[in-house]
Amino acid sequence: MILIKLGGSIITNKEKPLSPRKKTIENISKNLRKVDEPIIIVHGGGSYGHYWSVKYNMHTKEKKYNLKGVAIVKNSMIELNKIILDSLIKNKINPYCLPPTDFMSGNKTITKKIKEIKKIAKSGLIPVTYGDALWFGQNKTYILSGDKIMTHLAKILKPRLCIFALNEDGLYSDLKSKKLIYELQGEHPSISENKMDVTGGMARKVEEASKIAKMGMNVFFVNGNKPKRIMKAIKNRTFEGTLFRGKRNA
Ligand code: IP8
Repeated sequence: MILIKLGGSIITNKEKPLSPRKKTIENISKNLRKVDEPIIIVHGGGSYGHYWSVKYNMHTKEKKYNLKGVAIVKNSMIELNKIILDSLIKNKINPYCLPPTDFMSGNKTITKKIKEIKKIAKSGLIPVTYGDALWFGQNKTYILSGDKIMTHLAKILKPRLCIFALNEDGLYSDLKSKKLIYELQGEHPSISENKMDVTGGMARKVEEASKIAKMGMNVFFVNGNKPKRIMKAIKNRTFEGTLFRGKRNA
């Protein structure tokens, strides 16, 4: 089984509010059609949910955020999710939409529900979930990122490979020259120790990827604009991007 996260910066134009990158989504869908093992898709918020969460000053920390903000973030994620689902259906993939409220209670995962996702994926349906604004309790809410969902799902489902499709070739050791890191084995590259491209969204991805690799699974950062690279990683196990080698595979 494969877990794939479509980052907000690859499925939307982050520079422009509410702008999906429909061609890119289409290209990814077309390629995913050719995968012949169970897949689960997670997507980010980009110029939809992420845009609104910034506007309303909402973060991953549980707090009493602006209620209109919560409503708008959730609504915008449904809108982006619909664009993804439409593209998958158009490309003869049968997505099974799963808002994260289906398998999260507060900030805890519902193990039984997550195990069910595996059964759904094995049936040939493709579960699709996404980062969202979630109810925490005591009138507090929080933003659950798609990256964190990847860790939650990986921990319970132990996929063969976790893929993060980005708008970059992978993780760079030097941002200026865009020198790519091909492989990491167990290290957790930190922002302060070296000048890596780990600011903003990338920092969280690296954090979650390192957690997943520590649990023993391979994690691959790949350029989503080049879906053939995604396919090569899945089919030939050749990695044109950054591979976080899981402990059991090291
Ligand atoms: O783009 C967060 O998901 P991410 C989505 O994976 C929202 O960080 C609602 C901000």
